Amino acid sequence: MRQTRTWLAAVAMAFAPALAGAHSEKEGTTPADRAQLTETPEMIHMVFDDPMRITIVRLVNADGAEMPMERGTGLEPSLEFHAEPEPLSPGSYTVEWRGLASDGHAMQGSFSFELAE
Ligand SMILES: [Cu+2]
Repeated sequence: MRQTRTWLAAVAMAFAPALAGAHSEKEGTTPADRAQLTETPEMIHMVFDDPMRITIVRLVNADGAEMPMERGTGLEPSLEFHAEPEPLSPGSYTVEWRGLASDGHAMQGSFSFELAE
């Protein structure tokens, strides 16, 4: 279940001259990008192919307001990140994250999901 890599392309362009090796990439998320859900996900989960230190992660609604989320993964580099959102109202949500790949490159990405009535 490979995700689209447009998020990486944007970062790659910003770092194009320095982009030589392979840095960690996002392998997948739960919920999957653009998932349609009927209830609040128990966990926000991201998997990387190489340890990633997630420095900032935000769950925002369609208005850009940040929703509370309890972080289950600390600041240590990890292949998996998870956080537990509080119950959400129906609507569109985006998870935005920033991190440091194991090669030291600054990375960022986002994915979205929709919660139906
Ligand atoms: Cu890199």
